[in-house]
Amino acid sequence: MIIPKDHPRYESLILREKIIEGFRKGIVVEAGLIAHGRGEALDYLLGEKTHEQAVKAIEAGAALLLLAERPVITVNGNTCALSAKELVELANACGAKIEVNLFYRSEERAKKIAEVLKENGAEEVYYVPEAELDNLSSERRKVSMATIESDVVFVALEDGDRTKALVEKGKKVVAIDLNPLSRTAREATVTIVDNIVRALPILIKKIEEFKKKDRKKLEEILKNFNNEENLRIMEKILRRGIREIEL
Ligand code: PTJ
Repeated sequence: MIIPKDHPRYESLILREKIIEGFRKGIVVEAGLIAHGRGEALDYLLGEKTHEQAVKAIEAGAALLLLAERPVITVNGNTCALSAKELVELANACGAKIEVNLFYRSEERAKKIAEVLKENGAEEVYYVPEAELDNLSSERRKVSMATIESDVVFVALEDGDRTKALVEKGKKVVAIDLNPLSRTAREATVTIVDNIVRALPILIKKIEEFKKKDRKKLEEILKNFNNEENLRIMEKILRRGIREIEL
């Protein structure tokens, strides 16, 4: 499908094509197409831009990932289709391991996703389950030792339960989710309410910038960030988006 560059919704249509291509390659599941549509609708209401509040969350997330001793970046079908290169760059920037973690798990798809990440520069990708989170019943309970041993986990476009399970296990979670009302958003330590394709390049840039700061300064950035308050403001922005459409 050729999308004309002057189409008013060019960027959004390109993302749709990426998800469809991911689906055809067996990386994205059918439910992933629906999840993407939900994200599109929320992004539309948020004005398809990175809000100041999201930048604050990105900064807190960058600080948390840099302060981590054993960070892990987890990848699913949708995030791989949309942002494989940036996910690898993120892992390299903060010295994190990369794990494939799927809701609709199949070993074949996990392997395919790992291959795409490797094509995008990842040296090692943990995609074979080595352990289980005993406080989670979905397929996402199947994790590698990287997650078991981690202190900070990055998640994006997730279904909610795993973030809660990880936090219960004493991990800190950095999440990207366009829905400020979702369970993932509410359970995470730092929630970035933004589209993953816009948020990741900024997160990588901030990590590179923050590497020059000492631990104390990073701890201060984190201390001054209030996730609940941030989500409240993002919810207000979302409501304003709905009101503006009504006018
Ligand atoms: O590949 P799998 O098997 O792990 O499955 C992945 C999906 C996405 C199907 C699975 O995790 C799922 O069903 O997710 P949910 O419950 O639909 O949640 C996805 C969340 O991500 C929703 O809150 C969406 O609004 C949000 N979202 C969708 N697209 C984007 C997004 N957030 C940020 N950027 C996006 N591009």
